[in-house]
Amino acid sequence: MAKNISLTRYLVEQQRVDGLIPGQLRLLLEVVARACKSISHAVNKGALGGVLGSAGSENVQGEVQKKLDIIANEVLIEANEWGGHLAGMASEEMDGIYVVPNRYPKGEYLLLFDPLDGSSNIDVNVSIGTIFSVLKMPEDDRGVDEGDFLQPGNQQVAAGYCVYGPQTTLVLTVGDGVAMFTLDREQGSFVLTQENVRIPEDTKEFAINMSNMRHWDEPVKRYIDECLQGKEGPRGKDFNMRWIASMVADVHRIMTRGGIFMYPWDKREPHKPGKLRLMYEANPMGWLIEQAGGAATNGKQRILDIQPTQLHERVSVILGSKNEVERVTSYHSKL
Ligand code: P6P
Repeated sequence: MAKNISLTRYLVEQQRVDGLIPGQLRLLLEVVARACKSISHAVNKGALGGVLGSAGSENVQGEVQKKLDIIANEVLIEANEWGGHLAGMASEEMDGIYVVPNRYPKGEYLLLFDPLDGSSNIDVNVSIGTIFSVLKMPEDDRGVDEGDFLQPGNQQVAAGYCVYGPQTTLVLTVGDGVAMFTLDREQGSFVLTQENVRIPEDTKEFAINMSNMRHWDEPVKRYIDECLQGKEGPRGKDFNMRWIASMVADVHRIMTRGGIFMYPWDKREPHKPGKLRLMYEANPMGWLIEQAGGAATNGKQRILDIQPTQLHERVSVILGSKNEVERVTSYHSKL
């Protein structure tokens, strides 16, 4: 790989080579990357920036909002609303959609994001991240409304996340594989550090919140039980477990060395299909995982084929190394 390819150069070359990145989409992705740089700066200040702790408010999910949740949301809105590449935005931290004000030009893209995922980890200095998904406005020319956002994940034109950890790393796909960019703080730019990311099809590492075991349905209990039996059990190998409780960090580990991540339906809230959100967590992460050779299902079907009915709808998530995800999905089909 040539040395020191910036995100801008990478996007320009991808635009020139395969036309997958029209100019407006390239501009959008560069603006999102700049917003992630600002969020990274605020996150890294921590207590010194007076940004830790709760904001004393709740989001549409009924979750206590951290100050940094709100800061990150505002950074993304303010960075993207004036550029002329977007028609609207949707965020985990906002009840309804954000329509670009008439004082700015409107574009053909829709940006959906979880501005700061894993925020319960902010105050304990554990990696968190921004997750984003890009859709195109439906062809007709009427104004943007919530229905325009309700497209299945297989309609995404770009997806990515930025993990704020020991390094700040932006991971991106536009449908031609996955590339990783590491923030060079001295230059203030994201530098290409890996492309054509591939996830091993097999793994010995699972990520799930084990404290929920008694609430899982049978196929998940069977899969995890077999992993816990190790060499002596039907899997014939020992497994390791990780759970960072920050989806971006857990997924980044899987993008880096394989593994399976599971946040399955459980009977604590039987009317909800899962905890994680479809539009701005499962869909972008699911596409990234598939683009890197992995798989992503809700236990029964491909996440990217789910037709959304609500902006903030939740979904059961099983994603990562292809053979493991297919095994869990096969256990569900035997129900
Ligand atoms: P639990 C963070 O709040 C999040 O939405 C994901 O990033 C993470 O994977 C999950 O919830 C953690 O949930 O129930 O283990 O705290």
